[in-house]
Amino acid sequence: MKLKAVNEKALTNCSASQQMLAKTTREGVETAFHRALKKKPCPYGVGGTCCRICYMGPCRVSDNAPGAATGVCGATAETISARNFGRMIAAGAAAHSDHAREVALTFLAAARGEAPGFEIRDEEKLRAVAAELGIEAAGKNKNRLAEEVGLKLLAEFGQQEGELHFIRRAPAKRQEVWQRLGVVPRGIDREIVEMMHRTSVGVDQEYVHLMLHGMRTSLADGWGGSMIATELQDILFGTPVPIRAKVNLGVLKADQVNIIVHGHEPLLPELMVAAAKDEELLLAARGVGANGINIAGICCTANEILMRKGVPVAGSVLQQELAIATGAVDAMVVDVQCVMQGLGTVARCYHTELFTTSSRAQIPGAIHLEFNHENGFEVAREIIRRAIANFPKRRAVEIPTEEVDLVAGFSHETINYMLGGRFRASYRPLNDNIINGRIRGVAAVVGCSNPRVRFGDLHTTIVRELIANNVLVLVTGCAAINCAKEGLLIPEAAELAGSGLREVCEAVGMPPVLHCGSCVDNSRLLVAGTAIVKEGGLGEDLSEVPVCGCAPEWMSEKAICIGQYFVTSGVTVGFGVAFPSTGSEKFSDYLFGGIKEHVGATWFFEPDPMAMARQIITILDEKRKALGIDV
Ligand code: SF4
Ligand code: MSK
Repeated sequence: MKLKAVNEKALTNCSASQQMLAKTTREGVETAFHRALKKKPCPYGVGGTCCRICYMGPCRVSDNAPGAATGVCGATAETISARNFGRMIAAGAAAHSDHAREVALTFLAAARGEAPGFEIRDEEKLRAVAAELGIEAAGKNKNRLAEEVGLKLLAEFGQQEGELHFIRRAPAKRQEVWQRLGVVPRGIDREIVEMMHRTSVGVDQEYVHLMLHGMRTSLADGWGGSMIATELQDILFGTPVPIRAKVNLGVLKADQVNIIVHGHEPLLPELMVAAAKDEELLLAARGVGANGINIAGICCTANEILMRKGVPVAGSVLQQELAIATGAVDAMVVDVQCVMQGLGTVARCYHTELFTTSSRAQIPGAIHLEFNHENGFEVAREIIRRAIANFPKRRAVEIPTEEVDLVAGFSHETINYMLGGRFRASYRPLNDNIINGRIRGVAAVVGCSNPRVRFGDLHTTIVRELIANNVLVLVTGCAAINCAKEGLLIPEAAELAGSGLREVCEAVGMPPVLHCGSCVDNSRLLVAGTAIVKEGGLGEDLSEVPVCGCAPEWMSEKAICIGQYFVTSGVTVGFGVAFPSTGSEKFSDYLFGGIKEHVGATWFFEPDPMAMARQIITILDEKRKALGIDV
């Protein structure tokens, strides 16, 4: 197909992606960047006021358009945008929690010896979580204990009454806020189902009431599904510790069989990393003239196996099609979430074989090889065998040279040890540095990338500005990958930090930007924030600590759910791109202001990255002032 020329430099700050964009344009291979330029978003949809939940409509409603104030049923803009927002939260919670369910089932199978290749790796964390859940550990071996932990956490998905267990991890004052509002989640699936029910035609039509359930659903994700996924993955695969690796498309190797793992669940990729070391497969690779088997990641699957295995990262979400355009990807293996349907078309333009592997997701044109915990090794080996057979079919290969160092693996436990030492693990040194002003506060910069903004540039602009102003930055998801590509995730990046933060980073030997994991690992940030509160000196609740979050390049419903669980937990969150409430003044006023009366935090919308950074700094300074530590 003949494509119009694009200005690559305007589309991204990533030179490797610019190179591949120029190549795809030249070769007539359409990517998300080209499609985004062709499609303008619907203004009603952007503002959240397009309703299609019944067929008296669909209705496009606007506070400002004459004759469009309500839908056919009489629904107002604030009701429609709150319903849509609630459904985004539910979809995000469902995605993270279904991921967690799959992990829990594999965890259980591993404990029972029914999942070849999987075993309980972090017994220390297993015993800590078991104690927290009130499970007696004495006299039980790790598999028996893991079975009980797995069953107890799996039961939280279908639980109808009571409270999710990890809610008790939150600061006491925060739990009181949730009790007062009646938003403590009872069961993970229950809250998601109830949100879908409440937002169906003719049910809950009061926007604040809808949002209170939105809060409960978001907590069922942050302190429920996502937290369960993180904890069980740590026990199953090992809790991350700092690890050096490489990032960007330059990690693909011209002389090796390249296999990209992409999506979110680390289960099959863990087995693929192990299988890629198999002598028989390495011999087969040599037989077709390859010098090895190179596994690289994209998106959150990349973050998961990067943090635990040091597997190189080929790129973030918007590089999935660009990676294939190198002509050097012999197989791409996907599971769930953030996988573009366009991959099927792009793969057909090169020699790449695309494999779908989850029972929940197929793509036209892909080869479906379904993974389950019993057949994992066979599927992993079969895909590698097919990738090897595909290697000789390569045509022209063009791999960008960009390959940047990064350090990942900053789990909550690691930060604890790093700051306080193995035997005095503690967040107290961090609190002390916030109190004495060396560190101004902590900001989480997380989430996706979006071709509607300059890919990668917003993340890195904000992060550079924050660290220059002594803000310690925690990153996850695609934001982490984009920052890594700019060299911000190595200890040497401390040179870019303000003098106070730089001093702390140099003393501890840590980067000023800490890679804390994948999207479900945003739950680690809740735990880290709570640890700061519990160390003392910075207030009694997450809403009092100088912390703030943002997702400047977001695109996924999961990002809305994550943002909402931070706001519900007392942390103010800023989003860029566009915001799905702006079609309703009332609902926007609530999210950007009124909600503070309920939870002590708000959303804010700021598309300009420098203005976003300044707003975060202002929020941190206000918190410092309120604590009386404005030094
Ligand atoms: Fe229109 Fe009301 Fe139906 Fe929504 S629920 S599509 S606003 S009639
Ligand atoms: S992968 S959810 S694009 S961060 Fe988690 Fe990246 Fe956003 Fe997907």
